[in-house]
Amino acid sequence: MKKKALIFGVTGQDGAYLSKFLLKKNYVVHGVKRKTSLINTKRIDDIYEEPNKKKKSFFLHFGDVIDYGSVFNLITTIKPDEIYNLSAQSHVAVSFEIPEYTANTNALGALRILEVIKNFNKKIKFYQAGTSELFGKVQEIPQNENTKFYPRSPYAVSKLFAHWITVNYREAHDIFAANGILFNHESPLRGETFVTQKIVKGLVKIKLGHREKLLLGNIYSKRDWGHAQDYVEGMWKILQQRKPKDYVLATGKTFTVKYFIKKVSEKLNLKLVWKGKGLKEKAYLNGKPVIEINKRYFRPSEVDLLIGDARKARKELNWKPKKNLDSIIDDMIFYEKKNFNGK
Ligand code: NAP
Ligand code: G4F
Repeated sequence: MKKKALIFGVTGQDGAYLSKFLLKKNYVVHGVKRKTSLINTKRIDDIYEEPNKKKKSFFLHFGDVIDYGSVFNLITTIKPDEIYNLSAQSHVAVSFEIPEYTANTNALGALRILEVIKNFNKKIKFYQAGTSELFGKVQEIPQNENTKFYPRSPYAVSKLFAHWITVNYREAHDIFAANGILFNHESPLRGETFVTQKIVKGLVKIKLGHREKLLLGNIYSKRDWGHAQDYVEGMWKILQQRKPKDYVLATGKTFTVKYFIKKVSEKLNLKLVWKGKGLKEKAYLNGKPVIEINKRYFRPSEVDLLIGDARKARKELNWKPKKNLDSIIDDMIFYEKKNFNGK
């Protein structure tokens, strides 16, 4: 019998890569999509299967983690072997504007799924999409599974609840529930408002003469950026262990946002010249400002530095990232140029 996986958040960056990964592993994959006014399945259209197809392996269902009824119905009718909870209001800056919605989705969403597992079938394995944002104002460099958490946003605080409720259901109810504490991971499928994708899309458009300016916030924060394709493999490996445990997935390298801009502009052969400081700092191309700093993209409290120590995952999961920052950027630029439609 093929294994059955249920993915909450299937329409997101990681949901798309994980679906493809699991299909290759011969799973039957069920994904949960939200009802939205515009179609939100762009990232998974390439694996869509006709409803009448015999031996279908990929199914989509409407649902929402803020709706307990839908969570209950999905889990009890699909009867999955593994559940991956990737659903989230995943934008840190946005979480300052809609904190309650963020908490409802990210914190209580995880709890709702765990409650159904507890009451319906404790044998279902559960993966919770945890985050390096938990480390926030970092208490140690680099950060590992034992580093103290210090969340710095409503997003991170909501994920802190999800982290501990996952641990609690594992300990209290003997459920195979595990957290991946994942550092930033990017790809051509990254959401357009996250900084790496914003930079790649913005600079490609500037290069092609379809845009004049890119507005950014804090370009001095440092992130440990990996590739989403590598990280979904780690999620799966976490659920294949004998015992449920929490793991950091990271590259162990950190770079500033400004360095990311430098790499992208070099690859596009854009000769940027930086001048000014603080909010007046600008990058010029042929004497014209093309990147400016704008207050609206700063956060009320920032996470200045993230760098992960993934030695536990390396040792116990035999996991390590295959793609470095250069290949992540190459991948993103290639896809952006190929799919650029003049808008
Ligand atoms: P993403 O692209 O923003 O995808 C989030 C997914 O959650 C989307 O499918 C979204 O649906 C869905 N969703 C949002 N609210 C929902 C709700 N109320 N009910 C059901 N589904 C809902 O995020 P990602 O980058 O793939 O990240 C996946 C998970 O890993 C998230 O939980 C994120 O917080 C966490 N994480 C990400 C990173 C990273 O660097 N990417 C690092 C650490 C942790 P729509 O498509 O309809 O919006
Ligand atoms: O790309 P970002 O929005 O990612 P952030 O905040 O690190 O969060 C992402 O990674 C987390 C893992 O650590 C996930 F849990 C989370 O769901 C998400 O996927 O911002 C990265 C950095 C920040 O310091 C931000 O202040 O870039 C800085 N930044 C500068 N200008 C900007 C911008 N970020 C965005 N989104 N937009 C800007 O214009």
